Amino acid sequence: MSEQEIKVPDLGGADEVEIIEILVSVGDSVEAEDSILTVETDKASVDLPSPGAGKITKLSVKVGDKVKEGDVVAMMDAGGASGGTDDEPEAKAESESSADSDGKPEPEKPKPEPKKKSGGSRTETVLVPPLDGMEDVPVIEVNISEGDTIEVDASLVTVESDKASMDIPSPYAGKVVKVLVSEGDKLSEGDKLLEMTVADDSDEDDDDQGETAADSGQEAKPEPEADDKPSKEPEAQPQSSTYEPPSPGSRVHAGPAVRKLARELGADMTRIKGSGPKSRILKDDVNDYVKSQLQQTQQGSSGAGTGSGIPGVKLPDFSQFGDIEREPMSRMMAVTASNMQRSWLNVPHVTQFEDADISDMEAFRKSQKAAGEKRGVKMTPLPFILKACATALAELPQFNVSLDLERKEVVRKQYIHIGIAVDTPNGLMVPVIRDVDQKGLWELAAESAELAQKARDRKLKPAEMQGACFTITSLGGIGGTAFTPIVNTPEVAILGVSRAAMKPVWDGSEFQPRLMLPLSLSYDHRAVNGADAARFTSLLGELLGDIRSLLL
Ligand code: CAO
Repeated sequence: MSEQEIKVPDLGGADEVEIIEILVSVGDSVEAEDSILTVETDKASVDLPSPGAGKITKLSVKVGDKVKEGDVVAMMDAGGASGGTDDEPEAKAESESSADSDGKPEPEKPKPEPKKKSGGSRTETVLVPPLDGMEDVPVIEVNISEGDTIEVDASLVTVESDKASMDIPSPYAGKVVKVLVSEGDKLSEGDKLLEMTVADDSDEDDDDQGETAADSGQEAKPEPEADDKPSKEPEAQPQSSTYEPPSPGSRVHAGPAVRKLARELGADMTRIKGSGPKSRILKDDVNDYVKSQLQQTQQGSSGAGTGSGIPGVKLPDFSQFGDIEREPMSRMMAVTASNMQRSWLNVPHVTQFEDADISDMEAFRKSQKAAGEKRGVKMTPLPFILKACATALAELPQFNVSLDLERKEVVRKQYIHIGIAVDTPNGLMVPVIRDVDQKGLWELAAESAELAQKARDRKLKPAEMQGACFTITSLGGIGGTAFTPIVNTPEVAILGVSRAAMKPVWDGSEFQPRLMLPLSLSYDHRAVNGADAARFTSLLGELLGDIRSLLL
């Protein structure tokens, strides 16, 4: 076994280059010339080849590291190696061949050949610049289309030699008239790349071209707008085939322009399936991948998927199991489904449980039955719960907030409006009682009954369902011992109320039969901590246990 260092070869004068990809792992067998890693400068990515055959025994660098000539990037067991030595790195010729005088492996800008002038603009034929002696370099990607408006230095095409890919930049700003090359064409210096119209307002060009627009007494016309024509970007159909789980050590083949695009869009290139030669990732592949990801997210937010990256639920053909009928969801059901899902996926929910002793409250409530009949109002436990929640919200204002995550702010509300969930034949509706803290029990009883009836009659106005700080959902009239309600975002807490039941409660010397009301407080754990939730439900227990405290 002979250990051999793999060093960064001459980079044609470039000081430091960044490693953007490591193409081998420890234990991999490589042949001479196999790519070890890819480095990238401003304009080109270059593969550093193995100096010989052997087995990689150590990697001394990682993606993102900056390296310079002579740095050791890996060690290899060169047993049986037939390639060159680290003193004669094969990458040298490659990196030199694609380096400019600044040491950057950037091709010179194409030397344009003026073609003709018309009014305030002229047409230029852009030629392939010197390629440092390389000839017949294949085009792996054409980055512009006819009708595109481009800036100076925009990448026109990407060409690739055996070891390096590079972008040929535009010498002009202007509009592409005709593209004269296509993928797979082999280019050499001087070949025609494209024709473009260029605003005729440059002094240096004027010098070259003789008569200028000003000389001829014409005003330079503005360059045609980019949106003169609709964008001819193809309507790429997002395909699930653009997603491929990355395999360990999988290599990404892509030119620098594509890598740059993927970086700008935040796309993980190891997940993109390349459709180019040798599975090379092209710009369209990156765009298709991003579109498909966006589409999945949007489907999720409209209720069709999960919006969380979690695959949606696939339905079987139910008719194979028996007769079925299909009917469209009501709008309310669709909206509720979407709201519930949004809240469930966005809010870290915790539910705090408490039993409130409402024996005395119930005795008082029942004593008010005759008075209620006189007023034409039925006093249920709900108005007491509303009043207790208003008091708790005032005492623990951290429950009376919404989170503005975009601005990283907590919105504190100086009002106490409470929503009540109402079960209607058409679905769940949540009318809102305003300023609950300022209203008496009879007023709250009348208003909650009126709003519940309006909800069942579908007569609620949108304004009567907006502005809640907190929601109460009472299943007490129906049954159950506890449940975990879903926070009605952007509120941060919701109180579930279950059916009161007589329970034995230890008073210190004996068990007493007491009427206990089960409370289930679900809260957004980003806004509210567990100790405050326990304080909130304990306070509710105290307030409902002794309703005189509601007057304090
Ligand atoms: N324990 C025991 N009995 C209770 C009770 C409780 N927690 N809450 C109410 N009751 C009793 C009432 O006192 C009334 O009894 P009487 O007829 O003997 O007086 C009976 O149950 C029915 O009350 P109600 O439901 O008509 O009135 P309410 O004020 O308690 O509730 C409303 C009003 C609108 C909240 C309720 O009708 C409703 O729609 N609840 C369902 C809410 C819902 O669906 N939530 C789920 C949301 S998440 O899917």
